[in-house]
Amino acid sequence: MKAGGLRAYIGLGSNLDDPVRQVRRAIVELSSVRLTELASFSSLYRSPPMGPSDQPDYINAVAALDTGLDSDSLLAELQSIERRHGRKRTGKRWTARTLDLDLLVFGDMQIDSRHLMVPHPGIRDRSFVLYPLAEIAHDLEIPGMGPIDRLLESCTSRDLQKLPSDDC
Ligand code: A4P
Ligand code: MG
Repeated sequence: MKAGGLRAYIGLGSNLDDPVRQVRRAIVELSSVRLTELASFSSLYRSPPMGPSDQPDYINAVAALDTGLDSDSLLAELQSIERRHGRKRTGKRWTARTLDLDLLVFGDMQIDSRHLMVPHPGIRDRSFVLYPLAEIAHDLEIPGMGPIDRLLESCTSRDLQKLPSDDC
């Protein structure tokens, strides 16, 4: 880990314009973020959309970063990668997107500002976040939420399909 760095977990999601490619490309781009190292990343997972059902299935993954950036600077880097993927913000919640990067966990910090909530409040209800996160951080304690294996107990993986590694 870089000096003074923190471990951050990033949730990746895409359901437009070749989602597997979007997510794979984004993982490579995360490894080039300044003052940051890509520590690991999960398999890719397919799931039906949470929210409006008239949109394609999603591909999701989680990446672990070791970063010397502060949380606002890391969020700005994530949003710049989203823009490079042609992400358009419709203003509507939970609609189709080329790439969504969520800052899930940032060290042991709990942040609740106008533009950033960490840990991401959706973590505990979302199989497409919890299962890939547990794959790379099975003993993670999520600040304010508890151990990840306890969260998994109340989150079914019924609709979640892990892609074989040659599809990833
Ligand atoms: N923001 C606050 N906290 C954070 C954080 N921890 N990480 C703010 C990232 N951003 C954070 O985000 C809106 C604002 O949230 C940002 O400007 C930032 O300041 P956005 O990406 O523009 O909006 P959004 O992603 O459309 O909204 P929302 O409600 O965050 O959607 P989610 O929660 O990201 O869900 N179904 C499946 N199967 N898989 C998916 O990945 N994703 C979504 C989007 C819907 N359905 C899905 C999936
Ligand atoms: Mg988002």
